[in-house]
Amino acid sequence: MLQDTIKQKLEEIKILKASTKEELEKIRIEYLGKKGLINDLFAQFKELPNEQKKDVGAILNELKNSIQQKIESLREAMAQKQEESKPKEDLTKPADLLSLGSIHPLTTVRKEIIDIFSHLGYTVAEGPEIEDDWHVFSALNFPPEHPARDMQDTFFVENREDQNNILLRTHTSSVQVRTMEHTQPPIRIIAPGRVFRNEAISARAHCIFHQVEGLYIDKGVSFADLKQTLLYFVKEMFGAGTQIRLRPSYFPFTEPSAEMDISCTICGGKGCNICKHTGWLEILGCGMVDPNVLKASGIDPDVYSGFAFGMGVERIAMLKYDVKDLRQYFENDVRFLNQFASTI
Ligand code: 2NL
Repeated sequence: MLQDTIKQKLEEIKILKASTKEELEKIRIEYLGKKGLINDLFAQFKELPNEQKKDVGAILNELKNSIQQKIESLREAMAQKQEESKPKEDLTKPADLLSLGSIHPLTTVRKEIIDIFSHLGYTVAEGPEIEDDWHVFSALNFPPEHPARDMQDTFFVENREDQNNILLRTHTSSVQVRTMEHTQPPIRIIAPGRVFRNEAISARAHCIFHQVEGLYIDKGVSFADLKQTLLYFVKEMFGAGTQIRLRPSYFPFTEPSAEMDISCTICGGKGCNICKHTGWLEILGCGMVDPNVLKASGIDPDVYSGFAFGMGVERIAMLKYDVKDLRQYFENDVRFLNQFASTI
């Protein structure tokens, strides 16, 4: 009898077991598949006389629901078992290293220079990168035919009829000229910033680079003050054992002028490849501010005197970090930048 078969199946499915997906699928097909038991029973059910249909229909539906629930619970049990058998997270494992971004070496060196001079009472001055001829050349005692004013060396933005052409600053002295124009001494400033020169790019030259210039003007400022200030700077920057030497030089804006060398940071003065066996490395230019420069900016050279200096940030960073090619500062190659990065 159909009813007995259904009751027997209801008991049978209670003890169904499946340990793999394949076994479970086999069960599903056996009971719920197109040619499976449920469809077969429904076909037999259709043939029953009407008076039996009510009772048999009820238990047949019960069987169908039960088998669906059974398969679902077997599936859940299997998923849970699989989850439990996964290897547990090792809670004693050290955390992954977190890599931090890096400070660009030029930024680090500029900050170090600023910090050292701020201990001597210097403040930072800033000004425009697009300048006029007056603040870059004329006020700094450059004669009208000086080669630096040439198209070859300077990027011009606009030619003016009054000769006060608009150009990209070739040094940050223009910032100091602007300070002298609106401030009476004592003046003690440093001017860090980007400068531009029309040069072919190579390992040693770039058309954009960074400078820090310094200016100190007061009554009675002497060359001895310049020398001691720069000696202090060098000892802070490169170590207490570093020595300096000054060689006479020429700049239109200083008189007398000098170039300063430090004892080689690599060999300590014995002679090596870096210092080309001289024991010395050139790091900056300096001098006493030319009286014409003071006068041009409205400072009386009979009352005041001062010194100034200028250095290239790229050059100092090259010596500090042993960078061999200037172009590496601007290419943003992560292999270069990662050398300055840290992890926590
Ligand atoms: C160098 C040389 C130098 C100055 C910059 C300066 C500024 C004013 C007046 C006088 Cl407002 N001088 N600056 C002086 C001497 C040298 O730079 O080789 N720089 C990379």
